Amino acid sequence: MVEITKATIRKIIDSRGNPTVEVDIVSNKISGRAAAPSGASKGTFEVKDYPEGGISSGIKGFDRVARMATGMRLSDQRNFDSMLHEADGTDNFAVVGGNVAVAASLAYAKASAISENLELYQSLSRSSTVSMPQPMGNIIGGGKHAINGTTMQEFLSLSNGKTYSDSAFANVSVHKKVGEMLRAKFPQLSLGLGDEKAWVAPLTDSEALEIMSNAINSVHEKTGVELSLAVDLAASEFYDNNTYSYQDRMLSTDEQIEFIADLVERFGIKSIEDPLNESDFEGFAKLTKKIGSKAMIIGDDLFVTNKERLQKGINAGAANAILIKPNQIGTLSDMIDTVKLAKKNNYETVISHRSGETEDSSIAHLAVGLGIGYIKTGTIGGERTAKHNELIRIEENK
Ligand code: 2PG
Ligand code: MG
Repeated sequence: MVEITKATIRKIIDSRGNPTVEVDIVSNKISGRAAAPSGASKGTFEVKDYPEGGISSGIKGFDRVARMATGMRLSDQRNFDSMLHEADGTDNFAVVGGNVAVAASLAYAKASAISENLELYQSLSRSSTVSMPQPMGNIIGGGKHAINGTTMQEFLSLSNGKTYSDSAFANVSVHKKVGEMLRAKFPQLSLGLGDEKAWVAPLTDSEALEIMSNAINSVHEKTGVELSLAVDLAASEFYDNNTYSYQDRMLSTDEQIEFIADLVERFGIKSIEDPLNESDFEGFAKLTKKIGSKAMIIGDDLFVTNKERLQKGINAGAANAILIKPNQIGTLSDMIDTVKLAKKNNYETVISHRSGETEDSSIAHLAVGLGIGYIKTGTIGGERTAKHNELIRIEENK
């Protein structure tokens, strides 16, 4: 029987230079380690990342979790995650903090896998055949992730190569190609990268879509890899008072639905995340009815990886895909329940990084171990390539 002998927490630096937490779950010589990412365009209905008082209160409060964890057995994820809920006592991790909980939950999962001599993805899948996700790589960015970028938050390249490695490299080529195109378009300008290492430039959304479309075609011609366009509008960030405010126009909900449907036609967009406000199940249902057969309509802020919100969406016919972010819900077990519900109802699953990231590559293992169809992360940047490179290693070993 392998028991936890120690659980520790520390403050580390994330990719934005902000503090975040990292947890070690130790059992004699075995140790599992995981760190929490953090969002900038957070959904209102996510669990609370830290208790009142912020990260330092979260770290102080961990003492209690560590005491409760010590002596617990490894390889019983549900039991460990129930302990986290018990230590918290609220329904949104307001006391322990969702980021503290998720780091502990994932560190426990890693320690358990190590104790059985397995990789994390193997211990989650318990199967000899696993499949790789398709990567969605962020190429041009704006919204809350950049200063003076596009209104829509992310323009991504969705890659379906023969291997994961081919797909990830094809997305890198799109990133490079867009860089060249932007340098040609703005010869006098210093170009930059946003939080997720996507290009930031003074572009309208339609200009960004044009550039993406051309870059994707050019890389497809060169590499033969099947590529398509994806977007994350993070629409709650520019929605207020029944109005979606773009640089150049204001749209009502119905107009927004028409606008999105038109973009899908014009640019052959294959995946659209958060095209409407995070509470608008009805609008999502309308849009899904209209274009759901042509594109994935992903709920991120709409569902926040929460099983009850997903069930509400299923009942309403809202969206046909869900974004999965472990720290939106706080524990691996809760996340797994949401993934299962999505699959049972034929919703596509997309696991995702956050805009503030660390070198932690757990989501790569969760994608493969749980048979998640897609992974959304940055295309370049160490905290993003950590996920791709881990997937390349997994692909080699699987
Ligand atoms: C999103 C995410 C990740 P954030 O909206 O999908 O790209 O952003 O982590 O800032 O919530
Ligand atoms: Mg999103």
